Amino acid sequence: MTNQNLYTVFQQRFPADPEAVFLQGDRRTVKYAAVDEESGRFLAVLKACGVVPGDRVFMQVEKSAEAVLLYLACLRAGAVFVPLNTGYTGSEIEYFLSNTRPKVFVCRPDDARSIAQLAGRAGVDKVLSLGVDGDGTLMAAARRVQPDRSVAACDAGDLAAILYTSGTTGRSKGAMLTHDNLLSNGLVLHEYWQWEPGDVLLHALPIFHVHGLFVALHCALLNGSRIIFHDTFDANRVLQDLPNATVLMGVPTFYVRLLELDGFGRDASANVRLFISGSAPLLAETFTAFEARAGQPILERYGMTEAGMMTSNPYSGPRVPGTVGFALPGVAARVADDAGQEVERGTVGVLEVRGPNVFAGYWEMPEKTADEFRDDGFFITGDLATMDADGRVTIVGRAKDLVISGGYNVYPKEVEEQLDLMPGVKESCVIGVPDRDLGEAVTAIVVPDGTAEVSLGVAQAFLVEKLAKFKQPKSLIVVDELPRNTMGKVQKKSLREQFGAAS
Ligand code: MLC
Ligand code: AMP
Repeated sequence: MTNQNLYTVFQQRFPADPEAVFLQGDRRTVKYAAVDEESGRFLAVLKACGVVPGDRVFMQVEKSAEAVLLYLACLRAGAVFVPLNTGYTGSEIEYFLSNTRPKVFVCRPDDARSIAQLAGRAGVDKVLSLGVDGDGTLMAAARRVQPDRSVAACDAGDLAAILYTSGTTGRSKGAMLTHDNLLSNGLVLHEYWQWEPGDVLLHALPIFHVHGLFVALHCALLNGSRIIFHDTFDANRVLQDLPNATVLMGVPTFYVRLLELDGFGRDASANVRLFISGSAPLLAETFTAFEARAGQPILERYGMTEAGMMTSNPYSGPRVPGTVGFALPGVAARVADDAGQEVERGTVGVLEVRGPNVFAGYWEMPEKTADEFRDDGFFITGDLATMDADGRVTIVGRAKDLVISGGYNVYPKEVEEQLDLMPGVKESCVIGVPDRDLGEAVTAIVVPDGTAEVSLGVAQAFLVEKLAKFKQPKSLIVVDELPRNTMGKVQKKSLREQFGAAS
């Protein structure tokens, strides 16, 4: 049996040219020829910490070339990589630690002390740090060791990563992704989007979610491509580097912000053959304005942590605004009713998918996993969709109560649970209201109990230690009572209608 470790496939595709660049980062450049050695040093450190195949390795660090090399080292170790949004707070981290119990936690140097305390309480004693300037204990250790040249033998079904995704119940779930989930999806996208020799990817996404970590990095790695690697998204810097790139991947906010720049247009985009958008709905008006300015249409695709990329507009055929295209090769998609029966074409239902891209379940949550699968293996995405006679899919809404702010998912339940604990709050309700920049903005609607002052500032101060910044309300509305139906359920639809004017 050949080794099914994803890294071996990347390795086979490293360009032969010793000068070929892998990452052209903000502070340093990493050549493909150095990837084995540099990730091999991290691999040696991980092994010295006792990491064996199947062990979880947490990473909560700023974006850097080293962070990517650490991800590759985890693949090589056969370890399960668990990237954490840098915005997560101590109380969110505490839960992740107790849930997946990592062998090693790699954190920012400034967080080393607080993470060591949290980790210690969870029985995790190996905490290493990694800074953006080549600092931190992981880097120091890596400099002292000989690179390990091995790649752990893996089966296709072995876990490569766990990505946390919140849920409607308010508790995060760890989505388990196998080497084959990641490889099959990467290969399909590489072909579907017609990656070609000489392609250069402009990467400005975070690397702790599916979009920036897997879709963007894997396509480039499978192509042996150079990646212009920006630590953060800054529309002006992206504009500056566009003439050096051929592919840009972003959330809709990237495109909205590019359109705000006077210098953005055909000249700046002339070298780019593919602008890809996903993670949140791309407004038809953004699509149209972009095509008029850049002279080419954005390609919108649709995905999810649990299932990678599921549908895409075609590379060569028409890209229709407001639609997410067709099921990718190898992915079966259907729009179904509550019982999982396919509905008539053109009718709204919940999108369900099946294929090698679909995850292996939620970490140690068999019941939650079972809830989201049909008996015939289809995964229930929770997105409301229609499919036309040709199979083209349009996402029309969500069956799940979810807000997507700038491409980040926020589950209202999680925010409401915290707001309800705030002094002065009788009850709360969180909705997304349309926002020109972020797509949707988290909005809290609060009923006060009169015992303490309630305002946006007070709420943000109360939540600061509890919830990542992107989950916190951007506005807060005080009301006397929440609208309810006869069953007593809060009518979010009516609140969205009342307070949902675009900002
Ligand atoms: C940052 N903030 C946000 C936010 N991003 N608040 C709400 N929603 C967001 N998305 C906070 C910051 O901490 C900051 O707080 C304040 O809001 C203003 O920040 P900003 O300067 O406007 O934000 P910026 O740093 O420019 O980030 C915006 C962004 C970023 C859109 C560039 O959020 C981003 O990179 N999003 C991509 C998310 C992503 O990769 N999603 C893919 C998930 S995978 P303060 O007070 O500190 O200034 C997936 C599957 C799939 O969904 O299909 O791909
Ligand atoms: P996440 O759980 O962070 O991976 O987010 C996945 C969710 O993002 C999906 O279930 C959709 O609701 C949403 N999403 C991703 N891509 C698109 C898109 N192109 N259009 C509309 N919604 C999208």
